[in-house]
Amino acid sequence: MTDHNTYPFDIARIRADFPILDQEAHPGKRLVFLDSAASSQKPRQVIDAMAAYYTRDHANVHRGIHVLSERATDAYEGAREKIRAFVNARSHREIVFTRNTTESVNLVAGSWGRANLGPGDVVVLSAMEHHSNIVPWQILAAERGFTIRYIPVTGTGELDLDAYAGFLRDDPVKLVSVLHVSNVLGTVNPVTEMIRDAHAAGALFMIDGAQSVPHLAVDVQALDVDFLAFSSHKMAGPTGLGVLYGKRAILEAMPPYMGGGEMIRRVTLEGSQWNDLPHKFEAGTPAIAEAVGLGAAVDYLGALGMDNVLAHERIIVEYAMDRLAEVPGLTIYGPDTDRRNGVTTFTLKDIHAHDVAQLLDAEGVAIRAGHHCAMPLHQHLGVPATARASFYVYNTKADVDALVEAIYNARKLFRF
Ligand code: C6P
Repeated sequence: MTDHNTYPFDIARIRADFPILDQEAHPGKRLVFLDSAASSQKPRQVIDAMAAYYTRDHANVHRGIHVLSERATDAYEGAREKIRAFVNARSHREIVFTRNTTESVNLVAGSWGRANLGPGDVVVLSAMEHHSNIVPWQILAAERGFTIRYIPVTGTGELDLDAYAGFLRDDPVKLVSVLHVSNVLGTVNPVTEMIRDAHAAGALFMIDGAQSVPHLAVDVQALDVDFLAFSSHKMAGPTGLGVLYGKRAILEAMPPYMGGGEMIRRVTLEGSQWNDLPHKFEAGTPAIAEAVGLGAAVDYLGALGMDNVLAHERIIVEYAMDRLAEVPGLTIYGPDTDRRNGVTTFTLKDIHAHDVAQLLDAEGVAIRAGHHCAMPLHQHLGVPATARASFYVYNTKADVDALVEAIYNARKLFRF
């Protein structure tokens, strides 16, 4: 590779941190991993932190008074503090551990939504949402009788902000919940302005940060956002852990989402009292080692600097957009390079995206194909499926070159 110096950090060193990248996908075919939007790879710092925790410190948290339980509790709560600092929350009480982004959205719907939404109320989502920010609201709307409005997607793959302004002006909107960065189009939505306008109309605002928190600095205080949902496994951390940030006063007023151990202060046969935040929302034994792993991931990303992470991905995405634009018969979806991040999604003539992905896999290039859990968006795009290359800190221009070469080989096979 000759392009190391064009990156904001030492890419060879970064790649060496991710042992999984150093392998052949098939004999003679270097693994080119371009599926980080589905789940990113993990650096050895994360793997080692989890192994060290299990090797020396594991016990259940908040329960025992023995040495291991104290160490495990310190490790678990220490990780929460790191994540608080990473998104700049005011207090550790505002950071609730869940299983993933999906569970974080379900928590807000099942707790805040069930307590606050009813007939006549409106929740605003968008037509580019992942299913995990559509289905929980549809289930609740059927139960509670409120209305969902969807901000349409424009021809350039962006949100129709005039329609959004119309909803806020004309409808009794109680909550807006929108993704920050699209997992299909890469669109970076203007959440700062959208939050300001929602608040002016008296609505709360939730960000689905599954594709933004791993890739760019997200500051909940600067944004003044009410809820933020994200997943550990997309930001170099382990699977099985998600985060819900919520403003303290809002979380305090919300009823529990799940009942059980740890979320109570006192239980009698007649009734129960809830524990303090954030434990009120963390029923049962939590994902302790996973929290330790996410703490290590946040340390890793913090050391790189989120501005550098973003700068790196911009270089890769820009290069990918330029190189893919050269390929005859290839259609790229989503806005121009300066308004997107993280992913490049395309179709190749009328070849099904799954066939494209299979041919690329034979060349060692791992991409994702399908509807990417965004079926309404694909209906809008007029295609049943797309192929998606997604990027992270360890990807290089050489990875993009491998992708483009593999696509050219696929074209030859289909003779066009
Ligand atoms: N998108 C993708 O390949 P979970 O599965 O709960 O960790 O994340 C759900 C989710 C929510 N919002 C957005 C914008 C997402 O991209 C995702 C996950 C993956 O695009 C898996 S479908």
